[in-house]
Amino acid sequence: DAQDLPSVALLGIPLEYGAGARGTLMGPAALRTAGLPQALAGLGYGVTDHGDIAAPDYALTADLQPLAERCRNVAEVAAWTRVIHDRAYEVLQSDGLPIFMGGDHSLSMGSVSAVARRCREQDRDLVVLWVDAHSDFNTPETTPSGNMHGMSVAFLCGDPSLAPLLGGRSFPPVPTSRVHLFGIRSIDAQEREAIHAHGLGCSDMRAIDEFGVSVLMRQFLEGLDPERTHLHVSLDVDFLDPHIAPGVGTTVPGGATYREAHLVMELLHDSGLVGSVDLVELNPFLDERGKSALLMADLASSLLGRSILLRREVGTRRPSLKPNGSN
Ligand code: Z70
Ligand code: MN
Ligand code: MN
Ligand code: MN
Repeated sequence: DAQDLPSVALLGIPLEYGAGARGTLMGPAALRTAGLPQALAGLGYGVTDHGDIAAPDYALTADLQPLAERCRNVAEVAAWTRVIHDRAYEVLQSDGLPIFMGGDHSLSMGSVSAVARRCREQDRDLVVLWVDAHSDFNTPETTPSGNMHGMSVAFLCGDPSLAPLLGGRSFPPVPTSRVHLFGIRSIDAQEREAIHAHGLGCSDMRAIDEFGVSVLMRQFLEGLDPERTHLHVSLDVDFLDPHIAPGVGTTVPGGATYREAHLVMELLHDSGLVGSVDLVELNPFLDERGKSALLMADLASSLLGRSILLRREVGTRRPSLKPNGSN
């Protein structure tokens, strides 16, 4: 029943300082142009678009100075992280499932830290599903690129060297046992060691090829307590194969197919556990006729339950089993 559906809160985060390539600041506009708000409204959700966060002023303050050598644009990213956290926290207090529309993946340092803070207040267990070609578990020590979108998971798990980014705001770090990486196929050497040392869950592409997305997704979901879990899904465009989603700065071959990606979203929807979502790394400057933007909007629709509606429609039109023409 459409009236029982919750509302959705959209928040645009036009951020590109964390990425190696420019252009992700156009992501929120492209997701809107691709029809994301209308698609969700079409599913029966009440949609509130909170607009885009305005670019904050920034300065390389003393607390950030130690990071400046190893982290590109650290003053800009820190200023954004703080304003994203504050705005996301406000949006989390209103009704509705928030969708954070990026923007590069460093935005999750702000969005997910706010979700973690809200979960602590509501006595919920935050679990983070990181759907990405990359594990984004580098630290200022290990980063080969200096790009801060490769450090978001480390920040969210409480890496002390990245703590100054939030400028004194506090959030409960996400326990590494409650982070699951999905679709991973590009990890730096020291990052790999850190993932093993910290015990993050990981369904990499090797496992996906061998067992399939549904087995791995079901195993992951079965491990969650349905009474307590708030599942945050952080979806990076580069999870998808570059042929179907070229609009991203860091394409990695061998990504998820159209059907795998939709199935992942549908299984997540059916779990009933998804409480918040990041859609990140869409780079419209690199896209082809909007196809990546359209696909991301489409996947968000599957994540919020479109297939249920389709299934109902199909169900009412299911052909009878009698031979052709006899009904
Ligand atoms: C690499 C780094 C990354 C996203 C690229 C890549 C990180 N591990 N993350 N694209 N979303 O530079 O740290
Ligand atoms: Mn990422
Ligand atoms: Mn990535
Ligand atoms: Mn569904």
